[in-house]
Amino acid sequence: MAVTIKAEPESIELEWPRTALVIIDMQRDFIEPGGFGSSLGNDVSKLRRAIVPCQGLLAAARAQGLMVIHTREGHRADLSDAHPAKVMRGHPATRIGADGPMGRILIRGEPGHDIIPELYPLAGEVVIDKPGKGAFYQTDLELLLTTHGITTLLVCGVTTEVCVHTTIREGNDRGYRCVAVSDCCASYFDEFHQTGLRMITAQGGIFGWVTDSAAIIETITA
Ligand code: C5J
Repeated sequence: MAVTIKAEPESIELEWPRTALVIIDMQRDFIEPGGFGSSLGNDVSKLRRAIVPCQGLLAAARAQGLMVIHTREGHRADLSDAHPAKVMRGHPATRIGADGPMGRILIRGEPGHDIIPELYPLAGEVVIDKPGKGAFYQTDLELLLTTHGITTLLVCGVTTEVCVHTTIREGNDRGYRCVAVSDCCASYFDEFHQTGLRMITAQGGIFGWVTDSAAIIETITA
């Protein structure tokens, strides 16, 4: 059965069995002090505003039986899956692979690479380890979506203008209807969050839709 979600630039009709919740990079390295985000000089507390809305949406999605996908940005310990162009920027002490208070920055298996406890995946939920900003690049995400018959992605996480945006753009180009959930996304820069969302809905929804968690939850519980 199709349901209609209020969204910008216009409402979107979707079917829950063909819809996945994608939570991008809610990792300690981006959200907690001492990780990659703070090593770059960002105020990581700005990302915390997405946690409670994400928890509410995640609970509703689990109750509705939606496919839930978590992603983590990070690399192998030997950095053989990291382009030098990505690694070799900024001060050596703050680069990917450098030692930090939560282990080596953005390295798989290190404490900082893990998802924050508030949004920890349940057994059986998909966790995509991605070496890039987008969740489709060099991962099996597209294959999993195809085998599950997914056509619509509800996209949350951090940061709005980097990994959330890149994933929505990648998904849009692959034929998925991508809906950013505004209060479940966050950025270190308020203006980038706002502008990032406006870029999605401008020009008649040039590469997606934007809604909020309340609009989705009210439809799930209706
Ligand atoms: C960044 C991300 N900002 N998850 N990653 O480097 O947005």
